[in-house]
Amino acid sequence: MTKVITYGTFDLFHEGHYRLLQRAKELGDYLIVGVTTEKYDMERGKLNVVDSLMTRIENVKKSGFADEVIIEESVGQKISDVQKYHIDIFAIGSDWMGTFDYISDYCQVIYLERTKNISSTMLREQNWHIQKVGIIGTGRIANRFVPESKQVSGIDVQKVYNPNRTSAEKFAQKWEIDFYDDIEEFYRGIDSVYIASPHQTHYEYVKSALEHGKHVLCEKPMVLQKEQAELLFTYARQHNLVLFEGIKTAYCPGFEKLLGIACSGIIGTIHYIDACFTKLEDKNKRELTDKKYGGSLTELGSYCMLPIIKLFGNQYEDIRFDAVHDSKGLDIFTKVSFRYPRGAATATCGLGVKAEGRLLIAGTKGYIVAAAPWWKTTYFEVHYENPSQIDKYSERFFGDGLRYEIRDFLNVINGDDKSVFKLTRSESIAMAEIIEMFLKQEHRTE
Ligand code: C2G
Repeated sequence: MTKVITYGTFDLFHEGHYRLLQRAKELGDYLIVGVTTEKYDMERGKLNVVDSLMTRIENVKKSGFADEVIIEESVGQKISDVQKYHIDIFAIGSDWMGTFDYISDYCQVIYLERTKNISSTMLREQNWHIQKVGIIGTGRIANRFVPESKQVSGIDVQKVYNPNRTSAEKFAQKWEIDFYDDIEEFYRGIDSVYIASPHQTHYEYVKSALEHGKHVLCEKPMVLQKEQAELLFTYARQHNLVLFEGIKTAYCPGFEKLLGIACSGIIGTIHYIDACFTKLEDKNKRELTDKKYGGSLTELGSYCMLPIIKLFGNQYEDIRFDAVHDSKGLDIFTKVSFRYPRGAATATCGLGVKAEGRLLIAGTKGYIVAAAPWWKTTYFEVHYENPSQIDKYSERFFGDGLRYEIRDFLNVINGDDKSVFKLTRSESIAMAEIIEMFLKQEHRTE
């Protein structure tokens, strides 16, 4: 008798799950299905699992393919299960290609082709809709988005668009999705769009996606002008569409905790914020070759402005930019100094100069400090006048962290409005305005 085992969360049971189980069963005579517990999913960073463990087990059973259902509750369990149940074949979807090769020391490992373009047909009775997402852009961040999206239940990336057909095709092959170089065809059948194209193309893409009735999650900086941000948010609001600027820090749990503590009064009244992010970038990359839209502020400024705008607001009395330029005239290091009625703040970013990346929030009773990479907040400290008194806080941050903004985007689409406070429209608009002022000062606008 050939024994097969497979694992999964099987949340919002759909035809991708059904087909996987069907083919796994066909590989042998006896199929064991391991269903993940809530605790294990939390530990491995899977977000927004909707169905309870009991419901997920029931759905696997209802498929009729499982001869036995077990629960998966810890990381090292697969190898011990394979031995315990005398398994001949370990089967899993091709989105895990390579990940479980280590099990081949114990049994055969087979990756089954993932099912493309799942819909909500099997979910109708549950009244749940899977968000079908298309991606515009095929660069580094778009490549991070796809695996991150698989860690959020209820979303399926189905399409990619790039006017350059070859790039679109390459990306689509890698991630087993469909590609388009015709934008109208791309929009057909999807519910929302993730935009990760070069900065200067964001405005037109967001506008067109909204006009096609799609919810939009756009990479930072969403736009480079205040008026553009206002127009887009107004249009989205009037048409009941969700528009999110994807500054991942704003949505990550550690940063949320840090803001909560800053606002709690523990460090007294906040009078100074200093946020610095530098990343030495390859001189041949777009960030350091695009004379009009490249440079440190457009690239990293959103992260550094975020804690300032969140804690001090957008009513600064004065703002000053000090930029250091390379031979092409592009800012490789920029300091933005804010003056507020209640205090001062600096946002410093560098692509060609290295400095200590740090977030410091200083108040009348103490200060909060988070070392780089504070923009993926996992750890921070609160210090007081008494140097021996230090409160330490930590929080997990999974993968590339995009899953948090994806989760919040999805929650808002599904009617849970509380996530909109993580980055409000007026905060996004304020940041677009600051970038616009900087580009004007640099004589980079028409
Ligand atoms: N799957 C698929 N097609 C889809 C979606 C999922 O073939 N469109 C497959 C996955 O590759 C996996 C199974 O269905 O083999 C279950 O998917 P999930 O419920 O998303 O579980 P997953 O997070 O992949 O967990 O220990 C758990 C395992 O590592 C897999």
